Amino acid sequence: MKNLKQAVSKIINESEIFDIHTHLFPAEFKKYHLSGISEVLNYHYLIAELFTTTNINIKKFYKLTNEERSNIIWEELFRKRTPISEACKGVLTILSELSIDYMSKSFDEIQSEYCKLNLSDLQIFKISKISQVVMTNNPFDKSEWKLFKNKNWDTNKYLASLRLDDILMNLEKCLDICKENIDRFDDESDLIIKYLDKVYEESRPVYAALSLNNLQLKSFLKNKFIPDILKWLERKNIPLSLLLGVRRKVNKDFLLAGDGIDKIDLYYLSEICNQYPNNKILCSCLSLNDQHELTVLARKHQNLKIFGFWWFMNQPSLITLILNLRIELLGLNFIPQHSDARVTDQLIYKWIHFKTLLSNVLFNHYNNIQIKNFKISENQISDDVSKLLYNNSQNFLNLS
Ligand code: FIX
Ligand code: ZN
Repeated sequence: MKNLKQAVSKIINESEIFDIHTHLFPAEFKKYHLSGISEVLNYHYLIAELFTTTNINIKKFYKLTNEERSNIIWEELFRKRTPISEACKGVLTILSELSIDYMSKSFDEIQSEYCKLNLSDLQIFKISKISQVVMTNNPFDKSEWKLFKNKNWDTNKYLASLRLDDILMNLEKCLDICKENIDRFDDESDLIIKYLDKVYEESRPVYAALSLNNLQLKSFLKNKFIPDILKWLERKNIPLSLLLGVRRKVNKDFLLAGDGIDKIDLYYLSEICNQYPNNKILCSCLSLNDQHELTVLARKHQNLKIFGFWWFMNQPSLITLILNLRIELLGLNFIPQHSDARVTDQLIYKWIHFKTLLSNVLFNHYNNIQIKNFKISENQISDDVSKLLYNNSQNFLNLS
């Protein structure tokens, strides 16, 4: 093919996306839905940069309104300094995609121009070619769970997932919530499963998820609730998504911006896959150190599927390196990206940045097989890209 580079890039830009892990909520769920430039600037990635770049008083900063915080972030990271980090570039991508000429304007002017666009969540989905996103839903957070009491939002676009971290981190609270909802049960494990049945019916989740540090990963198979939860997931035919290698509260004062990386031993992931061959496991690891071993494990276990570049891994230099490694070891048998977006507008930058990298990486691989006389067609490239951005997720989640 002559214009291979343009063809790959065009196909990627036109392809529909299934976003397998986000923290988004539908616009109808007002208390939790985040959008707009002020929220974009209040992203904890930018807040961590602000704290470590300036001497700002952290406690005082967190007492300010979002509006005041976003003003400070704009001033400190975008005006006084060159916005060259990945998180800063993300903001620039959003503004330039929306044709907001931020260089010549004050922050108030930028904000009012942004507001005037009056972008809805579904418009942003359209701009970014996102057909569905998976939310992160905590069944042990009563206020957040109200989302499922009144389903006046598009349940086809926003799919649910059950976030079960609280069972490992705050068991007593979880058991209390289960007891408020379930009258008759045999033991604590039965209580949790009955509650999971209830929240399953309410939300129809496409998977359940846990984020784990090394200690939690090591003791996972010894946890008394895990066998029943895994059996339950098998019955429901939904995967368990493991987000591995986070060390929460490295700096407590930073709040959400204070989590970091833990050193983990992926031997335990392999053991989970071996001991529960009928459970499907999705996995993303936070540290670069684990990516090679994780990719090799995905060649060894039929029930394991790698997904995304999680958080600190979501840097262009690392993505290019590891995307190549994944293709070299797995072909196209993985889910290359998720956005982790917390603010709807972030979908714009997260996916543009990734698609640019994917386009370059795929072009090199196609070019390489073309040199070996393999005739690649546009249809075949389209199929491959659909697998990566849509079908691999759909198939693994049993949605197609
Ligand atoms: O645990 C998670 O799902 C993490 O992605 C988040 O909680 C984290 O704060 C984040 O936003 C990373 O992108
Ligand atoms: Zn997340």
